[in-house]
Amino acid sequence: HDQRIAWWREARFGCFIHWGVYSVPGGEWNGKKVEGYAEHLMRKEKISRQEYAQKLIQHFNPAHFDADAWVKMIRDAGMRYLIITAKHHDGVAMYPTAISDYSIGQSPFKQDPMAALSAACKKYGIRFGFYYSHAFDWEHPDAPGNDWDYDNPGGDKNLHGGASWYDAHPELLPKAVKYVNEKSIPQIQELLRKYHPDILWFDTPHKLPLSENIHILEAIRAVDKHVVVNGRLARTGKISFGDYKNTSDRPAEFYPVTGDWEAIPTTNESYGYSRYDSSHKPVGFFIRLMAKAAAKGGNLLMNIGPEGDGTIDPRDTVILHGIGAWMQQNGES
Ligand code: JFZ
Repeated sequence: HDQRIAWWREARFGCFIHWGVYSVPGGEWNGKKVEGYAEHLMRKEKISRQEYAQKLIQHFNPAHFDADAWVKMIRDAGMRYLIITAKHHDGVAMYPTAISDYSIGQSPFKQDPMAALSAACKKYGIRFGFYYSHAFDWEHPDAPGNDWDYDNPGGDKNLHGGASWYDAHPELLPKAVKYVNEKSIPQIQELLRKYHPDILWFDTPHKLPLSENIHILEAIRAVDKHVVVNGRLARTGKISFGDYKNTSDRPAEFYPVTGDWEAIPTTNESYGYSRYDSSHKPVGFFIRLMAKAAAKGGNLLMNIGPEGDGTIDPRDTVILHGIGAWMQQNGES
């Protein structure tokens, strides 16, 4: 474990990127503003699996996507690792996948942005990895989360016992296990074999029972003994599995302050691009945050939300450039 996580301990500062087909509407649906996380559009608006594919996947074509420019900008900001959403809760694979037809392989965009980013990261000496929503998937008919097309547990209606559905209704477990075996594990192993990421970043483990999350961890280690895994893969009470812990997403106070930990503030309030959310914090805020994290021995993984056409949001560019200028004056390398 010490060997596996050595590069991550030294990295200190990374870039989190939430980018998906939800970045195109960018927090707006049917002409009205959608509150909160823009990447939660499908759940908030209860968009059917089919309509989401027709309106978003089948039109996804980010003409301004430029992996080299993205990574150069990140490198110039002093960031040493990059984590991008390979699949968020909407279930859409942001790479051509052999496992599912819910992917940008079905879009007019005929490139593989994950391959391009991986190559650019190699070129600029940046560690590279994926966010993968292993537990929560609004597309798959058997996964926890979608209670508008299906009556699956783990959604907003709190069906079948709510958050602890697997305790209240163990007879529903085979459904979730089917999803894990059919989609979650095969796609995670596909990502490992195809792109050889340095790190995998998981989220919302409470949607699945611990046994399934551990099953996923075993499937990861069967393919790759070296990939770093964050703590949100599997958790029970205060114990989290994986190689390091994440703080909650609110950056105001950092805890825990011991062990290997990482904070994940986003530049505004949404993780995915939102045309309406201009609550971006000033450069100085992130510089102070970086100093605090370093003082307490943690990493800062700062999130940006590029636009659906591949442009980096100018409100994020200001922050990245500002941090870069500060790093030039005060940074190490
Ligand atoms: C989750 C996602 O639902 C969200 O879209 C984004 O990807 C974010 C990074 O992670 O949201 C969370 C998860 C955990 C907390 C808050 C938001 N938390 O522990 O406070």
